[in-house]
Amino acid sequence: MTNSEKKQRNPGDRTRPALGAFSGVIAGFAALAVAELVSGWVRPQAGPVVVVAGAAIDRTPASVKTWAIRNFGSNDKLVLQLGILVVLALFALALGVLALRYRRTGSAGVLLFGAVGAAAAISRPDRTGLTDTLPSAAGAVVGAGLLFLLVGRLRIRGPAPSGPGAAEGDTFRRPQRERREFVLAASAAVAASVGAGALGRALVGSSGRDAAASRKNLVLPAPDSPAPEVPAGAQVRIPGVSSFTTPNQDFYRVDTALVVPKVDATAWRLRIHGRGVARPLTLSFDDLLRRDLIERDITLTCVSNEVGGPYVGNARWIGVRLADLLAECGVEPPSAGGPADQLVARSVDGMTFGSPVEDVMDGRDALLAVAMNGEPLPFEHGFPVRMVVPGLYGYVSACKWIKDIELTTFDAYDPYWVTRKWARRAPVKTQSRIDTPKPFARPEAGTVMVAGVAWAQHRGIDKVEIRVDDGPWHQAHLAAEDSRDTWRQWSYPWQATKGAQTLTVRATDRTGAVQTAERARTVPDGASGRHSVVVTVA
Ligand SMILES: Nc1nc2c(c(=O)[nH]1)N[C@H]1C(S)=C(S)[C@@H](COP(=O)(O)O)O[C@H]1N2
Ligand SMILES: [Mo]
Repeated sequence: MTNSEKKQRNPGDRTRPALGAFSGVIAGFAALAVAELVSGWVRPQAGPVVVVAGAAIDRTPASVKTWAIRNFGSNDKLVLQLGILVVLALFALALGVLALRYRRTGSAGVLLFGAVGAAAAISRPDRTGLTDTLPSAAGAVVGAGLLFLLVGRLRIRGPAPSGPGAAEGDTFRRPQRERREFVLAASAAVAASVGAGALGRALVGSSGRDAAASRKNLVLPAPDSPAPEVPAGAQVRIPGVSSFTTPNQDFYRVDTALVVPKVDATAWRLRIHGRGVARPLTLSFDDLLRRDLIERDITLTCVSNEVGGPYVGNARWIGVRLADLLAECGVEPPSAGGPADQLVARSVDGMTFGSPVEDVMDGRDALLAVAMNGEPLPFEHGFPVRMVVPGLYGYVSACKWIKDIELTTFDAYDPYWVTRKWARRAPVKTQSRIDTPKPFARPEAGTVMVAGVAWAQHRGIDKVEIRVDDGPWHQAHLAAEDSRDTWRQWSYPWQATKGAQTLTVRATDRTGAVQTAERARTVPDGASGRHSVVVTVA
């Protein structure tokens, strides 16, 4: 065989690996598109990327979770899903190249990914049944078949006929025809995938329509016990200080929901049951609204908030006092001899929370909230109903999209984050934050207003102090207190002299406890230490 014959036989040898890799990517894309379509029909939470990301979050050690929240903030879930897509794309490329030589093995590889997706789907706490495996399974079958087919178009079927009698040109006409078929099949696959994906997206979008309508049609009753007006002096008028009431769109969001649950309020039910529940109850949303509604300002804090961090916000909530409902069911707190010391709340997405029954029933305004700052709860914040308990970190109390309350004991059950090394009991730690000046600011010498917020929910803030470098503590001016369940603003007019200096804040709560200087990480029960800011006075 001559050199020129070799070249003629495999005119596309150099492009074959690239086309194989390309086939892998097309097959992967088709698999995801089909999965998207099927998940639009099953439920959006069952999509392969969503379940794999969710399963990853479930298995993420607390330290990695904190790291992700710190570095990506509320984008942590987006970053995770993009990461999964990148990994999938790399494997798709590799499987495509592999399939050139081992066609069945390549396709089997695609099926293996489907199996991983299906396994992740059934491992999720919010799975609704085996149907959750369908998006991954269907996607993988289509992807595997497509890869098999596409790579088939790229195969060289033995040596081309040569020698006497072989028609001129026959040697490269066949590869050319195969290339044409490949291009046709690939284009058709891409087009079909785009269509399937778009249809899936549309289905997913429409799945929340009833929920959106139920939220839009909701007329909030006036609260039987309105919140007193926020005192005018609660808001320090200094640029850069957080607004006393956090607008809903600025309110921090922390949850594991990769797809925000869209619950139809008209179909929503809440079940209250368990140990010591003499009269178990199932409530509809209307049942809930017919009960006494109270309106309260309550500041919510996340246990993942670092010292000086942003995961704290204050809102005006309307809801039903949880203690009233529990009493209606015949529940007694442990101090009155009740057998249950833990209230476990469960959300529609399978998240679980454990709050001390004693705290919920001790007279504080623990709420089943239906409204946030004058409107129905936003979907991101738990529509139609969530829990809010003053003085407890969110992960042990603030169940969004709640659907079930079970009375049990701390000995008998560990909720989601407790099985992941976070503390069983987690009252909010006394904290304070400097909002202005910002770190590394360069204010002018003279009077510099230092201001911020301090919180010790349900205990209240009695004092805030500021110090410059290692100097003495100076008492800051406290803004008016709204309630002891809300944060409190403060300000301090600092006579700043030139140079680099460190400002440090500390708060004292109403029990007299001074915010500790001892630094602790967020795991297991919340960060401690004092917030400081370095500024250079010009
Ligand atoms: N269903 C559900 N509810 C949840 C969570 C969650 O992951 N799932 N996260 C909790 C945590 S850790 C906090 S701090 C608060 C935050 O409430 P927000 O997102 O409305 O600010 O919600 C809580 N409720
Ligand atoms: Mo949290």
